Amino acid sequence: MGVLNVTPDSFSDGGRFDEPDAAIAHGLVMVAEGADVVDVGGESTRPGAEPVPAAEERRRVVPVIEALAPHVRVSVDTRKAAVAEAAIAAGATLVNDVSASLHEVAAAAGVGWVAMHMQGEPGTMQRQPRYTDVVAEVREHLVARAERARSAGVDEVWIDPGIGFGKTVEHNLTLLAHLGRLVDTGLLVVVGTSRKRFLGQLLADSDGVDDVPTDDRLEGSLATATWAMVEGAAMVRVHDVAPTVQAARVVAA
Ligand code: HH2
Repeated sequence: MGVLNVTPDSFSDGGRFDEPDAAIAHGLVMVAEGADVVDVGGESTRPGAEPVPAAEERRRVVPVIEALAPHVRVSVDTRKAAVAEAAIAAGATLVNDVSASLHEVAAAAGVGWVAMHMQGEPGTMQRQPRYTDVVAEVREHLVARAERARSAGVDEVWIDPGIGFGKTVEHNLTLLAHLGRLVDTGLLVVVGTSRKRFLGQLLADSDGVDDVPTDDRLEGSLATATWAMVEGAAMVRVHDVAPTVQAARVVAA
């Protein structure tokens, strides 16, 4: 799944694809590089991000989805029912839902749905994330959401541990180490680690600096995507499609 943020403020590609033409061109590059799905988002959910009104989010994503849908499966990365509905009308067939609450929209439209785990809200989620048993709590939350979606009539349900969404470095690593506990639910698992802050923090620790810039997190992104695929994730959500497709081919072989 290639990431396409049609936003001015996403943490790694913000402002690069906020004009429709640039976004569509980048989406087509990711298709040529081997992406099976392009995930179009019009609202950043990075820690501290400001919410975007539905009309503005729709304006950002709809033309891009219309242009890409004839070429590739398109998912819409949104927390809003109105935006998901408009995206589906434009050709999206997967709702990537970081709020894990839009199952009814997916059921009504007969499209797939990704339930991602998040503790809190993007504005405050990284202040003090706390769990007693992060793996058990994330698993329980996602299985409950998936069951609710299944009963509502969603056939294709994905679960995602939500790396970086209300989680410390330690929480992220624990979830990745125990990804098998999500895979053994029998649900499809998708994982997004691409360029995330915990990679910068992990690599920085060994170099004596605070953080590694987003553009220097490719190796960490590939390491974690490869790990996730080996552990049984059926999809990885990434910014760097070409190298990840190569890693995926080697893992599959
Ligand atoms: N991560 C981000 C956004 N959407 N969706 C799923 N299912 N899983 C994820 O891990 C995930 C996601 C955050 O990354 P990005 O889209 O690059 O940044 P931003 O939220 O700043 O637009």
